[in-house]
Amino acid sequence: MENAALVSCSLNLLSGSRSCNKPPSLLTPSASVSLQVSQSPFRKIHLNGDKRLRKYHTVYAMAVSMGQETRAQPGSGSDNGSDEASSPKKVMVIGGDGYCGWATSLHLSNKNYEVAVVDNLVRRSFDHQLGLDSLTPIASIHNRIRRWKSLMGKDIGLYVGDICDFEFLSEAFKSFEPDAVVHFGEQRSAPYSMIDRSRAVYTQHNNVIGTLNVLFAIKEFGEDCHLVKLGTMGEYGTPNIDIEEGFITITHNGRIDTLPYPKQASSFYHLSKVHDSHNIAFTCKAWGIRATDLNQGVVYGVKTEETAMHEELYNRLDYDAVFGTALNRFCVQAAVGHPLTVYGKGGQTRGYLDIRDTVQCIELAIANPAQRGEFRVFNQFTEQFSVNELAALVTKAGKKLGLDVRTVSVPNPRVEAEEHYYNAKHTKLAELGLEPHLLSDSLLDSLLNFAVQYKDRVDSKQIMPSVSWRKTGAKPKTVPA
Ligand code: NAD
Ligand code: USQ
Repeated sequence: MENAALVSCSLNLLSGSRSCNKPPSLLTPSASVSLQVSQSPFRKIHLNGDKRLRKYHTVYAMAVSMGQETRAQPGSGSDNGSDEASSPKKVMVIGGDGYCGWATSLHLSNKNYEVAVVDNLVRRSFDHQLGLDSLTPIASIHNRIRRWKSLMGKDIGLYVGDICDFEFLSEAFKSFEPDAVVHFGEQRSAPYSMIDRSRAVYTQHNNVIGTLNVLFAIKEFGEDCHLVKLGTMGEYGTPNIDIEEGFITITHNGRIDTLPYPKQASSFYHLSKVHDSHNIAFTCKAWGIRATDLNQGVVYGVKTEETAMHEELYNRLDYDAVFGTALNRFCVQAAVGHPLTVYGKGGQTRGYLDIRDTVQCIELAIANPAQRGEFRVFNQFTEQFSVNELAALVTKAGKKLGLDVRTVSVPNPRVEAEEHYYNAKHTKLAELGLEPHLLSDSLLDSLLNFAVQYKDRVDSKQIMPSVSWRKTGAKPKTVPA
C-alpha cells in the first residue's frame, strides 16, 4: 500500500478518462499494486454513474464503521471547549499521513472529533524516489490507525487516493460528509519544487488542482463545510515593511482600500500557495465558501501528546536537505557531529512554531469557523528567529548535553535575502486562545536527545544541500544515491 498515487494512476490507465497526477520518476503502475490494494482490509465503495468507469473507480474506507462507541462532544477535555450546537463534529484531514497531518488527526480524534484521513501516501513515495528516510521509523498508515484504535478505542477513517482525482475526492466527501476539511495535502518542499522542470510542474499541478478540487467538492457536496487550508508565511516573502495578517489598508491617490497583502514568494512551491490563496479567496466571494487560510511558519519538533503514546504512533522527522526544515535539521546535525549548515549570511528570518502549536491552531480554527463567504487569514507562528539565532540556540543546548557543535556557512543554494527587516503580525490565533509552547531549553534538550537516540539512522550524505535555485533546469534531474 505504499503508493496510492500509483493506485490512482493505474486506475486512470484502465479507465482512460481522467488526468493522472503522477509525481516525476515514480515507479510505473503495475498489476501488483492493484493486487495489494484489493487485499487491503478496506471495503470498496463503488462510484455511481458510468458503468465502464464504475469498474475501476473505488474509494477505500475503514471496514470498521465510525461511531461505534459512545462519543463525547468534540472539544470536550480541551480548554477551548467548543459550543456543542454549532461545533463541527466530522473533520476530514487531507494529508493526514504527513508530518503536520498525522499529529493533527490524532489530536482531533483525542478531542472527540470524528476524523477521516485522506492521503495518497505520495510523501512516502518521495522518500523512495530520492533515497531519503525519516529520522524516526514510522509505521504504515494502516498500522498507525490500528494502534490508535487499540490504545484509545477511537476509529479514524481512511481514504487512500489522490485529491487531484475529483471522482475519488467526491466519493470521499459524499461518504464522510465532513463539517470541516483541514487541507495539508500538498507537495510542501521548496527544494523539491526547484529540482527540475518536472518537479516544479508536479508541485504546482498537485497543489493548485488539488485545492481547486477541494473547493469544488465543498461547493457540490457540502456547501456549509469549513475549509481550513494550510498556507505559508513564505507567501509574503521578506518585504521591508511589517507583514500584516492577510490584508493591508492602502491609501493611493487619495483613495483608501483594504487589499490582500502583497505576495512575493520565492520558490515554485511557495508560489503554489499564493495561487491557492487567490483561488480560495475568489470562491469565498463567488460561492460563499467559508475558509481559513493559515499562513504557517516553519514547524519544529516531533512529539505531541498523542504521537508520544506509542512507537507506532511516532511522527516522521525529516533532516535531509530536501524535506528537512531548519531547526529540525540543526538538531539532527548536532546529534551526529555534522556542522550546522547555515546558508549564506544566516540573517534569513522566519516565523517558527512547535508542532504542538500546529495541532492547537487547527483545533482553534475548526472550533471557531469562518462565516459563509468569509475568507480569513491567520499568520500561524509563535516566534521569529534568524538562522544564525537558531544555530546559536542549538549550539548552546548541544554543549549542555556534551555535544561538540560547530557551524559552517554553506554557499546559499537559494535565491533569498540573507539580511533583512522582518516583523510579522500574529495576533489572531492568540485572540482565539492559542497558548504557545515557546522554544525553550527543555524543548531543545528533548529534540536533541531524540535525535541522539536515533542517530544511527542518519545518512550523512543527505545533509548538505543538493538543489540550487539558480541551476533548476528543464532536463529531468536524477538524484544521486
Ligand atoms: P508532508 O509532506 O509531511 O505531508 C503532506 C501529506 O499530504 C503527505 O502525507 C502526502 O502524502 C499528502 N499529499 C500530498 N499530495 C496529495 C494529494 N494530491 N492527494 C492526497 N494526499 C496528498 O507535509 P507537512 O510538513 O505535514 O505539511 C503539511 C502542510 O502544511 C503543507 O501544505 C505545507 O505546505 C504546510 N506547511 C508545513 C510547514 C512545515 O514546516 N512542515 C510549514 C508551513 C506550512
Ligand atoms: N536554511 C539554512 N540552513 C538549512 C536549512 C534552511 O540556512 O540547513 C534556511 C533557508 O535558506 C531559509 C530558512 O532557513 O532561509 C528556512 O528554510 P526551511 O528549509 O526551514 O523552510 P522553507 O524552505 O521555507 O519551508 C518550510 C516548509 C514549507 C513551509 C515553510 C514555511 O518546508 O512547507 O511552507 O517552511 S515559511 O518558511 O514560513 O515559508
